[in-house]
Amino acid sequence: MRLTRRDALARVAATTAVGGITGVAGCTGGTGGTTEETTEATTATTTAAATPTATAAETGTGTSTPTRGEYTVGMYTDLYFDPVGLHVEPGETVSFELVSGAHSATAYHPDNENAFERRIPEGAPAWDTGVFGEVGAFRNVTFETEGTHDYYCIPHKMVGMVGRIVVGSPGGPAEESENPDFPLPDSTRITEEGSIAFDDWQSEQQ
Ligand SMILES: [Cu+2]
Repeated sequence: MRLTRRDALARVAATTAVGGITGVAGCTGGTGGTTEETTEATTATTTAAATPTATAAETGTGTSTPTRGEYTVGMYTDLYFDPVGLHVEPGETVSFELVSGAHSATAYHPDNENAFERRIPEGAPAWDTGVFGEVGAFRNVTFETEGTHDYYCIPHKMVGMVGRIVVGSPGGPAEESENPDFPLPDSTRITEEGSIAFDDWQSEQQ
């Protein structure tokens, strides 16, 4: 099927996670599930490393250009999110970056298109980046509600483009059943390991 390409692609998550990026929460107003848009210069995407200049300059300036979150999840034309499993703490922000193709990162919440069921904790907002296709662009989601957040790509849900973010400790309806669209890593493992690369997860499924 489609999830076969395993050659190395840019590991944006790793490069940004170790960058020590801080101070992002204040830019999002503290409202849970807030999404932001940005259109970074496409020239910046030719390098595998995240663009540090996009983060440091904005602090305290009050500009409307969002900074990157503490973590980045890449969205790939081969129809996966990477890392597929990620642990964050409440109040932290994940930047969903368009690496290739056109995708969304959309919470399993009945208010979202084609979600069909809730797989995020009670009280969590129906977060959704919307579908976007500008390579190098990212959209931020700040997670305030503790528990397990399963999400999907609207156009590719039916072919198993899904991911999981554990905020604080695992919990909520996602813990009560297997993801209906594609197997996801166990939340306890995500919490322990912090991040699970898609390549590693895929190889374990074979
Ligand atoms: Cu997609």
